[in-house]
Amino acid sequence: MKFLESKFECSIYTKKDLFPSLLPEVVFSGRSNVGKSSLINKLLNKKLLARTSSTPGKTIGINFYKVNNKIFFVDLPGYGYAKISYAEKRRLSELVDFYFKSRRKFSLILQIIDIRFPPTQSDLQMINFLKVSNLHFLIIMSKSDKLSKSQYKEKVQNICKETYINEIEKIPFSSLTGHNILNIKKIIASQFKH
Ligand SMILES: Nc1nc2c(ncn2[C@@H]2O[C@H](COP(=O)(O)OP(=O)(O)OP(=O)(O)O)[C@@H](O)[C@H]2O)c(=O)[nH]1
Ligand SMILES: [Mg+2]
Repeated sequence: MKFLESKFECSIYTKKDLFPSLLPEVVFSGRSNVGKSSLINKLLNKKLLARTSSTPGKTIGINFYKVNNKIFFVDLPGYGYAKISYAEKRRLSELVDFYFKSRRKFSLILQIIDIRFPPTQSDLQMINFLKVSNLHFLIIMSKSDKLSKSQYKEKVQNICKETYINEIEKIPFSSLTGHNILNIKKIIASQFKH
C-alpha cells in the first residue's frame, strides 16, 4: 500500500472534542522536538502537511491526518517540554491520557526517541505504558543523520538495555536523509493488508 492521498482532518484540543474512533489509527508519540511531525511529512511525502519547528512544543493538540481515506495518522503533542506552563503541560498530558484510554482502533504506535540521547524518564514511562497496555508499538530512533553508522549501532544496543525490550523492533531513522523510510512505510502498510 502506498500513501497516495493525505489531508489534514482536524486538531483536537479538549477531551470533549475527541470523536469516536472510526478508522484505524497509526499514532506518532514522543518527546517534544524529537521529530514526530517530520516523520509524518516524510511518510506522506509532503513537506508541510504536519507543522514542524525547531522550537519545541509546536504540536499543541492532537492532529489527525486522513490517509488514503481509510487510516488516520495521529500526531500527538510532544511531552517533556520544560518551557510551557504547568497548567498547559497538565492539559496536554490529560488529553493524551484520555486519547489512549478511549478505546480507539490502534493499529500501530510509533514511539519516537532521539537516537543521540538515552531515553528520558518520560520516554521510559511511555514505553512501559505501551507494554502494559498490550499496544502494538515500534521504536523509531530519530535523527540518525546526526551519528555515524557505528555510533548509532551502539546507541541502538544501549536503548535495548535501557528499555528492556529486545523483542520489538527499533528502527534508526532520519527525516533529513530518508534513512529507513521505506522500512517504516512497509511496516505500517503491513497492518492494512487484509
Ligand atoms: N537532523 C535532523 N533533524 C530533524 C530530524 N527530524 C526532525 N528534525 C528537526 O527537529 C526539529 C523538530 O522536528 P518536529 O518534526 O517539529 O518535532 P516534533 O516531535 O513534531 O515536535 P513537537 O511538535 O514540538 O512535539 C525540526 O527543526 C526538524 O527539522 C532528523 O531526522 N534529522
Ligand atoms: Mg510536532
